Amino acid sequence: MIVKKFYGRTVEETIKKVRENLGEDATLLLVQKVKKKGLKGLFGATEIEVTAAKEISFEIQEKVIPPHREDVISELPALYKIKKILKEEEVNDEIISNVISSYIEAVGGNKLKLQELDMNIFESLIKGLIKTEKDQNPIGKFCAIFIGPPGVGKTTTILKLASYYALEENRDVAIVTTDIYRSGAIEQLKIYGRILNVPIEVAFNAREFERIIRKFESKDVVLIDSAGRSKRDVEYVELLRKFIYVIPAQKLKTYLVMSAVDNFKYIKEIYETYKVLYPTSVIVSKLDESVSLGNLINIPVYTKLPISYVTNGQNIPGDIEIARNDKLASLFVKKGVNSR
Ligand SMILES: Nc1nc2c(ncn2[C@@H]2O[C@H](COP(=O)(O)OP(=O)(O)OP(=O)(O)O)[C@@H](O)[C@H]2O)c(=O)[nH]1
Ligand SMILES: [Mg+2]
Repeated sequence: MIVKKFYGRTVEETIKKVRENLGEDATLLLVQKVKKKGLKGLFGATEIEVTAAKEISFEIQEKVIPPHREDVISELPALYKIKKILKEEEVNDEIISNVISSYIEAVGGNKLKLQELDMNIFESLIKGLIKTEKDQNPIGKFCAIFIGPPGVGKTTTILKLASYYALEENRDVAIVTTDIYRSGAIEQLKIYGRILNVPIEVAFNAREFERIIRKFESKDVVLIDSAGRSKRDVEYVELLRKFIYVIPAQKLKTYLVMSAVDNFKYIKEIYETYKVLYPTSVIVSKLDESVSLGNLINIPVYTKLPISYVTNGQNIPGDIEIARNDKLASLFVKKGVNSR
């Protein structure tokens, strides 16, 4: 039930406003003359106030009142709660509208569920939006390249995965870096390589890259690092494209690493820069640092790519998890509910 007040100069005019706004079947609860608000009221000016009510059913939502209208959402506690949680988690506005529409559709006009948020329905809608990869841990031999903007955690993630594959799964691992811009980064990588007993090679150009990939052909897992460059550095993206070209597509995974901390506008720009390399999935990093979890939804919805892994700390090894949408949806909903 929505209850609203309308104001006008005459009773007729005010009732017309009620009909226009709530429809012909709205019930008039009270018609009275009241003091006008503001200065005019102080000087004795009056106006007509009509209080009207309207039953909300699913059909009404669809036909008369679009679900995204602010006043409707604020009258229906479940929708209001959904909007508040998603806003606080910085989910993109368009996605919020879709979740609200889907919720209305899912509850099929059940009034109780429009009053009290049904957490199971809400969580299953969130789960449907957080697409995750089915086969994150391929059994056969494969190469994986990690691309993305500076500082998101590409190198750290490679080292976490290298230690996982080498130490936990006993697989034969090698690392190739194409981060040709910083010798410091190469040195750091070599130190880890020695600790993990994993060979590390540096490729400065496409020909060398091809030679190294051939050399590592017998390896179970070849992890390829790249430098995070400014999103305008199309030349480097082009260079990476030439590197990737030498690896058969069926053997290659291209992980686009994006941080949970970054704002959605930046995330979109990053995707637009890197999509020419045809990423196969995304890794959402720095979940531990992010005050909101909206990117767990924003990223897969915008890029249409599944999430393979989430990372949640600086520790190598450790602090990385295979992304599972049920687990992430539950994390998202719990955080959203608790932070209110
Ligand atoms: N809190 C937190 N920090 C992380 C995570 N992953 C990486 N970092 C930190 O983020 C910083 C940058 O990580 P790198 O792995 O060097 O990032 P990168 O993408 O390789 O950076 P460039 O090589 O400059 O492009 C380091 O201080 C990492 O320890 C994470 O999941 N959580
Ligand atoms: Mg790096």
